[in-house]
Amino acid sequence: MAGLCSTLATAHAQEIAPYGALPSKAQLAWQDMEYYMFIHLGPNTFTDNEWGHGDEDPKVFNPSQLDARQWARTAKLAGMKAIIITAKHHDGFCLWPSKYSTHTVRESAWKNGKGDVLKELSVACKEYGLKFGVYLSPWDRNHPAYGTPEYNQVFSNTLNEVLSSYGPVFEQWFDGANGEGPNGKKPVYDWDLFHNTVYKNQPNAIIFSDVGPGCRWVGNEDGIAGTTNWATLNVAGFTPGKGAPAQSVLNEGNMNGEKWIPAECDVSIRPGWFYSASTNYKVKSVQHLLDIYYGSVGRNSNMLLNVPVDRRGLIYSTDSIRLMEFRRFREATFKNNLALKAKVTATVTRKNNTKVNVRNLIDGNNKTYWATPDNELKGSIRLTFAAPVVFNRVVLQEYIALGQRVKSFSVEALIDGAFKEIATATTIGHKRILSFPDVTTTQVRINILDALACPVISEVQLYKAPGLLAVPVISRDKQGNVSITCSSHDPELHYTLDGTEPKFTSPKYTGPFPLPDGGIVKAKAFLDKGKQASAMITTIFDIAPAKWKVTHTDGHAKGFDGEKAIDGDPETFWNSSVKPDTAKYPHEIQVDLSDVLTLTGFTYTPRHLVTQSGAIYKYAFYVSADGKHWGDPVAQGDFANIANNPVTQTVRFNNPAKGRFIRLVAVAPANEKEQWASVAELGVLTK
Ligand code: FUL
Ligand code: CA
Repeated sequence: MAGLCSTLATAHAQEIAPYGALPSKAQLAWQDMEYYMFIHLGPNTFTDNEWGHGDEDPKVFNPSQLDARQWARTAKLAGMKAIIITAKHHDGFCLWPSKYSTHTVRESAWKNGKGDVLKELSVACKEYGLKFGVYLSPWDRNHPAYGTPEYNQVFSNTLNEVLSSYGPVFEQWFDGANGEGPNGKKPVYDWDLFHNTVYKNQPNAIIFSDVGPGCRWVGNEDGIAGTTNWATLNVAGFTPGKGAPAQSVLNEGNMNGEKWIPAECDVSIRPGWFYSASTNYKVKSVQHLLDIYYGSVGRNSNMLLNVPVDRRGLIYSTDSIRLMEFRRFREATFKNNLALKAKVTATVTRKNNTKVNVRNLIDGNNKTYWATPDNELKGSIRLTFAAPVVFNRVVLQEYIALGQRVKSFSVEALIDGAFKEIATATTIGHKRILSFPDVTTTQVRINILDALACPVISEVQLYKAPGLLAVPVISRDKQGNVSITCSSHDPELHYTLDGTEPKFTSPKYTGPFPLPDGGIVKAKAFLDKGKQASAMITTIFDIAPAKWKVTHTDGHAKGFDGEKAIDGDPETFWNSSVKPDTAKYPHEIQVDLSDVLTLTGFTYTPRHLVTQSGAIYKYAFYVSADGKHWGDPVAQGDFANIANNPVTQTVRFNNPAKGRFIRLVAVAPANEKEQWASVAELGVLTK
């Protein structure tokens, strides 16, 4: 009887039935974290590599001033909620003295082998109220058992050791990369075993991989989720790594996907994942970090920002200063929620449910909500102001404990007596932030236009973000003429060529200027006679390809001839022939530099695409006096991580090489399915 009564009572109260795949408690807490730090540290920090080979002398690891409290303090002050560290990267080096490896901090020079980075960091995180997470790569280029069936158990033991020794771990980050073992074969990872080991030790840990189960890779390393982004994903038949869903699917999720596996955007504050002094001037600008924030947190995803620790074992000053500037700008943007001043009404509100109330939309709590009745998949929320407000950001949140529902919505404002559409978008999920130019109004309408089930919305917020002067963009054409542009309205651009920071009194940019032999260009945008300045951009050029000519390529696809690789434009590219008969690696391109030069290295810019890019993985580079006799390569190796992070690659030769002709041989592709090579830009280093 009691059971029947309560069923009736529930029906009467119009409880909202959950819809589709749902988040676990741990996933709900995880989505509220939004922003946290990644730290890459290991032998690569000392060898200037992105992917170590595993044969590095462990003695190179010696971060003599390592201070995990500095990292934690920086993360805390940056407004981050946690730190995830590369406990073991592909080179196999363990940042703790593992029993299951002989390639660890114990064998290093650091603290005479007595140190333990995981211990220091887990203690520091606790002190600063941050959660602690670990990255462990199954791919291990050092462990002798890698590639044999025994390795799965070794990796499980390793995991077990980490997850049982350092207190709570909020996230276990599994890299999908799966390289060949010494026998040339790629092992089959035992994911069930690995997952069981994680959950046995850390039942609440969020497991990251391409396919979760806790959260998923977003499909790129730029930090940008799809404009449509479902927290649900179809995973049947998929595995992490090569067997993962297409990157576009990871980027957007699947509507009505079978499992709740929200996206996490991992991205580095520098071009690479590991610290390198050569990228000190390439730390991302506040503007770039904001774009990433809006592209990740603003699109139903978490933002995992990598801040690599330097050779001293400290976060470098440029990076930490930038993090604080970024925090200040976010705070200035999201300080004053204008919606709090509004009278809120809705065209339709679910009845007989005490939890549903339109006022919940502006109570700053994403656990309370407003909803429509079951049969209403549309509904409009209206904010009315006593006096005009100016805003340029809308933040919406769904009450995702009951599932992700909204498929499309629009924002309108009353302008000159009529409602005008100012933005439209698709999904919301945990959080959606829309940006647009300033709007001045007394009434705003948020129209939910379509949903999978009755919409359940927890927050509506409006903000006015302060203006930010865009960072200029510096480019140089084939002839060697430098252009400086800026997307902000009418700023004055000033630049220097002597390595100093541009001031308002530095030379003013009035049009392209020649720099064929290269140099350092630094620029800033100014407004208000110099009172307002943008962040500084630095671009370093070597010799321009003005006089260069392509003398040979292994064919080219239509419209993608070799000259495109030396036209100074990274948007155009040479693409080797894709005809089946010639489309087998290796592929090559040869260039006549017109002058005999002493070369110290070369640069290779791939197409900025994660799939279909034709990125080269293994390469050999030759220099010749006559373009006929090439001798041995002056450099050969691999462009580590180029598939997922297609940034410009810089290779320095061991010894300078003199010659007039260069030849890049693409020995193996980054993606085995792409039997063609492509080069967006090829450059030489002479300095
Ligand atoms: C990738 C790795 O190969 C990179 O080196 C880096 O660790 C990044 C976060 O994940 O798959
Ligand atoms: Ca080009």
